[in-house]
Amino acid sequence: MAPHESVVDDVLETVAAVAPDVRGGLPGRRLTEAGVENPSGETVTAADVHADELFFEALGAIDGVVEYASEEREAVADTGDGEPGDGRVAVAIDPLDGSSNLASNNAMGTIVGVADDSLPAAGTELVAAAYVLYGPITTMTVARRGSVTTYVVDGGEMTAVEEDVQLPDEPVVYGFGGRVPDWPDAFHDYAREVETELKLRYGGAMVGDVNQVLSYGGIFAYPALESAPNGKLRLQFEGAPIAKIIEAAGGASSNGEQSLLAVEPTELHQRVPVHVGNTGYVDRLEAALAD
Ligand code: P6P
Repeated sequence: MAPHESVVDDVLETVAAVAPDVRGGLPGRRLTEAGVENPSGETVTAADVHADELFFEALGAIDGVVEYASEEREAVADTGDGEPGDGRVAVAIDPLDGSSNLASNNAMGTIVGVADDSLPAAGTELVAAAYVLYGPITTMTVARRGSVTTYVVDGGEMTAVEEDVQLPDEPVVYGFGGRVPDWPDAFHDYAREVETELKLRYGGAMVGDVNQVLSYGGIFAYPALESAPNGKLRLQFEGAPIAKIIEAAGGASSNGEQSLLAVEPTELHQRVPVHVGNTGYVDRLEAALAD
């Protein structure tokens, strides 16, 4: 067993153990803003801050977790001795993905990447990735050792309900972020084709939308925009861990040119265009953008 496996077990079990407290803290923080912006310049809710504090305290206390970085914090926090590697890991987390959905009571999630390299780390350095979906049921989907397992999280305990999860061969749904007038022409034309083939499923929280793609097959994208050439989503906290999961489930990911796992990190909060789903749709996306 690779030296980091027992630490990865501890990280995943801890995320599951914290999830009920994150979910339990949502009602009391439904409409409360924290009065600050995160390093990406987005309004932070009290629920974001609460989730980040819970995960930082719990994950930072794990022996073997030596770096913690989150979408809500400017810099990487050292949480243990030594550098990532040789059994020590770094954790990159979006503590409450889609927190703007709290006001409308729609799905939200937590996204976690576990790397055996210092942050910001390339997706190829991820030894595990996971997302928690706070839906009607709290579930956790995990990619490690090349395969994907879905768990139900009940009382903070993980129970595997689906092993070796694979994207369905017949795609059904699509979800594209950003405003249509802000899409570059090449993506706009691609989207016009896709919408004649698939059903629209877009809920405004990446975890919920990606879980629809993983469940039914299809494609999710938050593309490059005219107003934001690197799109909206963060490589470390959203793009790379989600790409790890979708690729381990037999799908593909792309920043428009290459796998998100191959994108070289330049800074902790860098944004990246995100496209994930069935390989055929990702290939067509890259061809459309290359024309
Ligand atoms: P928009 C949530 O704020 C998030 O980071 C992702 O979870 C989601 O896919 C996207 O932004 C939604 O963005 O522009 O549709 O509100």
